[in-house]
Amino acid sequence: MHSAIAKSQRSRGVIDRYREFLPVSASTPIVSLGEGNTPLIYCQRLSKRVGRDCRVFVKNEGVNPTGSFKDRGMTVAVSKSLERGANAIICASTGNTSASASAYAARAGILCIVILPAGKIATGKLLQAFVYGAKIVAIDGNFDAALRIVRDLGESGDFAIVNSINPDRIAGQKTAAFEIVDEMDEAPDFHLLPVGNAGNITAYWAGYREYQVYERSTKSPVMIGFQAARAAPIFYNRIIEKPETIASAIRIGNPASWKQARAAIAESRGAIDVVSDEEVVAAQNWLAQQEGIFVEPASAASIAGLFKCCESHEAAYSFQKIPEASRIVCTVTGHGLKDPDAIIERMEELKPLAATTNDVRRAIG
Ligand code: AN7
Repeated sequence: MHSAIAKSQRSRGVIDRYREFLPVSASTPIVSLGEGNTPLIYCQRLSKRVGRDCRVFVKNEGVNPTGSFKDRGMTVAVSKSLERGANAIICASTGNTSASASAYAARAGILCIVILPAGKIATGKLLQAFVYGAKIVAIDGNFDAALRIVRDLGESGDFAIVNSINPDRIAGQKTAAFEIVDEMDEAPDFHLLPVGNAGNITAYWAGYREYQVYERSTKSPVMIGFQAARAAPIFYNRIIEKPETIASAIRIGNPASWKQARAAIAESRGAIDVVSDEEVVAAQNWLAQQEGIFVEPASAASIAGLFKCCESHEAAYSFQKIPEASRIVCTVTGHGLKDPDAIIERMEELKPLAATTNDVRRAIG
């Protein structure tokens, strides 16, 4: 009986679990793939890097149905679009939004149109949009240009926009903060996450604040966001015309939720900072090899950021004097298998040996 209950819990999505906090009613048709309820993993080696008896937890959003946090927002956005009678959704994307939108549209039985910067989408994400049956349009321009086109097309009324300018997306994504508080029985002291279009930092902050208002927690965390060094409009406080980074998911020069991100940082007394591509790649490898968690480059920005807070004099927020035994959560936003190309380049070719135990033993060394 117990295991049957546990099983039914696992297959429930975020609308089912947090319905009272979401803009849905009894007549909303729920489109879900069992998103959310992702692991909050205590990381011993990461905690050790921070020191001071601090405890670091990684919220692994890569294990969502399409491999990223976007699914939390997409279940709400697509359900609401369906309720309003839409028969097509549209989004601009650096990859994960399009993968998620395509899957939920397929599940809903409606058309999904995705506008992508040509040649800048990680292989796994493009493959997802294709296999879920989206209409894919590549443009000679970056994400910011794609989002401009989506805004124009959305105004025609023919398509429901499912980018995070749609408030239903933010509403769904705030459930990640709820899960963290529910599991820890309190909000963490610090929350670190990557920032691209700045929807997720906006959503987490809304979720933490809401739970505090409902007295599920007594505090809200300090929010610290990390942008890629050459794609850091919020950090530099100006639009970046030609953003560049290996973390293609956050290759964004003019974030839609810029103001909301600034508010979250100010209200939480947090910070926005930058991490270099080298730091991102090093953190991605470190997390895989030291903690067994394989994330895509953009997601590793929160880990690279944590290292910077602990170890760099240039950090926008220093962890050198934070209270002992602080609890820190880093969100890792997407699965590592989505973006294999740079890693494949580093792998050595495997030359097959003779199929004998002795040959294999010698190779192991
Ligand atoms: C893995 O898919 O913007 O700051 O179009 O895929 O809420 O934008 C993806 C963003 C972080 C940044 N990590 O989140 C898109 C898109 C991963 C991401 C972000 C994204 P926001």
